[in-house]
Amino acid sequence: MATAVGSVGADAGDSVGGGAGSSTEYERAFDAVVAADERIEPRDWMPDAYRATLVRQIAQHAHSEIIGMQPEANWITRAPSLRRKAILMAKVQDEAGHGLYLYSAAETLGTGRDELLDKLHSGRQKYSSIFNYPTLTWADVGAIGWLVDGAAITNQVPLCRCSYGPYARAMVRICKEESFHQRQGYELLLALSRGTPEQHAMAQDAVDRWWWPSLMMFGPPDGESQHSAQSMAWKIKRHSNDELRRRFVDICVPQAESLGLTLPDPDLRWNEEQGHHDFGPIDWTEFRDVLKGNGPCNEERLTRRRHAHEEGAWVRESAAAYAAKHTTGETGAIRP
Ligand code: BYC
Repeated sequence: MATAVGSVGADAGDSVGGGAGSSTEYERAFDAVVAADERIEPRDWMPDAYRATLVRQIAQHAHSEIIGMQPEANWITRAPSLRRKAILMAKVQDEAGHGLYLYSAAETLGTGRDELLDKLHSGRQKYSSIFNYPTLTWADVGAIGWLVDGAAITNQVPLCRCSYGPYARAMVRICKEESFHQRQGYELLLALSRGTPEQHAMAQDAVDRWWWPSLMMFGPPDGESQHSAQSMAWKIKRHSNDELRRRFVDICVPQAESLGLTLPDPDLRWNEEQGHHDFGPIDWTEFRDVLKGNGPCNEERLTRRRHAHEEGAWVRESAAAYAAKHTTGETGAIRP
């Protein structure tokens, strides 16, 4: 949409079409693109606050993907069969790929990966609350796939229609992969649920522990969501936190029945009038505590991430040296 909205390189006082004008014209052009449900592209003019909101959300999303590798990777060496191990490795690698797409999307907004990682490592940017809970048994891998990836899909499918082009396009691919992740979690839990009484109990215990934190993934209730109204006006978000949470609950109830597992909420029941399920109160004190850094695994996750970053320094340096050789014409190829 660069031609419609003006380019990033233009001075704020330049007009959209090149004649005399003001930044208001840029704003009008931006608003028109958003109203027409078209996409804003990296070279288009955009309000500073729109750019900052996108960087905040995309960075948090990218950080969640790479931190999210940890709880699952914890089980790769202990997967109960070669098949399960291969599936889990593929899934964890997918999460790394999602991180890459998302850091690249943030780069199109002028914010580099180094800066974002620095903010993650110093605690200045967040990642999803859900990854501050431990994976205690093999069934947790199934519960993460079914519930955490299920919540992620519910939240992320509407993001495929986000007004910012690079983020929307990254989400299309991510959602396809998340669907596979969700299915593998469901299938894993089904196998356990239909297994021995001990396996069934293990699956139920995992669902009991992951259910409520999964509902928290959608963010605070609408009345306390500071960014939702503006993000929805800009069509970054298409639905409110509570709308998506309710949609997720509606999806999960029949799936839990098919799995032969119970959702740990005595207040969960169909509301005929609303056409949705009612559910019990969420412990928002726990949510706020986890966000403040006091969840069961906050410290462990960040420490591990910082170590991984330090241990990977030589890879980044080698890649940079190789790229520099390429730009000077040296390929670095080994000749006989
Ligand atoms: N955890 O005004 P609100 C995945 C923060 S990856 C932590 O409603 P917004 C997966 C929020 O950032 C899952 N923080 O915010 C990966 C804000 O604080 P700041 C990640 C949360 O942005 C690997 C404050 O609370 N998915 O699924 O309008 C393996 C107020 O909230 C959380 C995404 O990132 C939370 N749960 O809405 C498997 C999706 N909730 O920034 C799976 C993209 C809220 O002002 N993100 N906060 O300091 C979004 O859709 C939105 O950012 C949210 C929050 C719905 C999460």
